[in-house]
Amino acid sequence: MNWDAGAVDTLVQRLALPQPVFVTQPNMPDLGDYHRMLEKIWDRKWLTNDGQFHQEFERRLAAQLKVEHINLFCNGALALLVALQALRINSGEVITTPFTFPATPHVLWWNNIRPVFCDIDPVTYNLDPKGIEQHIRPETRAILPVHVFGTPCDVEAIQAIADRHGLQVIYDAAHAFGVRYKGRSITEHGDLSMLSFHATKLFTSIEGGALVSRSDQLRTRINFLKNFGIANEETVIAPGINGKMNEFQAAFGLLQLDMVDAEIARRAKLTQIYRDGLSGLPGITLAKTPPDVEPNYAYFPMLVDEAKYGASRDELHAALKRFNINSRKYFYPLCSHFPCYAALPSARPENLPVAERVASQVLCLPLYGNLADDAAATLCTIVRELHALLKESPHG
Ligand code: T4K
Repeated sequence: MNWDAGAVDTLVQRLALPQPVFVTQPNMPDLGDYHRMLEKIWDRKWLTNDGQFHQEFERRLAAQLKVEHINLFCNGALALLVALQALRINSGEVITTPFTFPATPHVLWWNNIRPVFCDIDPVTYNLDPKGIEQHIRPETRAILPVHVFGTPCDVEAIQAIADRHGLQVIYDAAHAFGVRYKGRSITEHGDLSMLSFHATKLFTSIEGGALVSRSDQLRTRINFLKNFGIANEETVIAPGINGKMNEFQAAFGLLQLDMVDAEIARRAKLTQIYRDGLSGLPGITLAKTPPDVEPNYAYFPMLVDEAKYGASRDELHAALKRFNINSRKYFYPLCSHFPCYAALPSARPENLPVAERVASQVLCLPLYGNLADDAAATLCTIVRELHALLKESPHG
């Protein structure tokens, strides 16, 4: 790469956004509405432990997602931690993806389970079913795929493998709020699915999360596990933990339920602006929505191929900062590179060629409802003009 410094300076003067934009921003509810809910919390003096807002949120969330069994949690990571305990997966190995947020393998570690990293699909960036079976051994207990960026995994192929080998499937659906596949919530696949409602998610309860399960029995067990295993004042039936969502989070989440459809619609429009502005640009690969999927537009990942675009992902990421654009390299480095996992045989880079390449090329562009259309369009112009500058550079 060889950008002409003067030419880039001129471009910055012409196109830099007036204010910094970040990879995401929460969609804030009306402050007056939240205040009215806070007044109710003050009146009731009931702050947590299955409060009224918690109960209402759980009920309305299940109805909105059209799922039957749901448990709220204080955050997604703890929900996933409890999911494994709920299914009694607390030893052996679990097959998962290295192309994810650290929470995914970390919850395995916290449950005394060895993560086994499997390569990803080059189109969806999700666990590649074709690679799973070679990792199955007598110690294998489950498969933990991630619907990364909200794109559904190949749920049918994964379930077929799980059924063949008697394995359980837990989906990390942290990014997949509201995603539907063949008309059903994507969270209805596998034995359990975890949703995250962190502030960086398109649907948020500040911090928060949920587990979607298949049976009332499992839902009841999860309820015990997230509250220390307490059945009543004198009875503790399981070694549970504190995973409860509080009333402040639940109130925020209730307000978000009424806003999320508009947020998804805004993100769909911005996604289209990005697609129109970036498609066909040499070296830039845009993610595709697989068939039969109603997406949620949670993220806008693209791959930057240095040989064709002219600059590397890292160079583009750094250059965009000069224009006040804070993109993110989700998910670089791969989890298999973390010191706690790097010595595992499955973590060897030669075993994960697709994940290695995707992690080295991926860049997530800012995507959130409050991002102005003009800002998204300008971002596309910047990425195009930076490429043109590279082509024109006498040293390029
Ligand atoms: N599994 C997967 C696949 C996940 O992606 C995650 C979380 C989990 C499991 C665990 O779920 P939780 O336990 O978190 O519910 C963020 C989030 O902290 C994390 O929740 C999320 N995934 C991950 C993809 O993104 P960071 O370290 O990138 O966040 P941070 O603080 O750099 O924020 C990114 C940008 O968002 C900021 O530059 C500005 C904006 N922002 C952030 C916050 C926190 C705001 O505008 N307001 C805010 O309050 O991890």
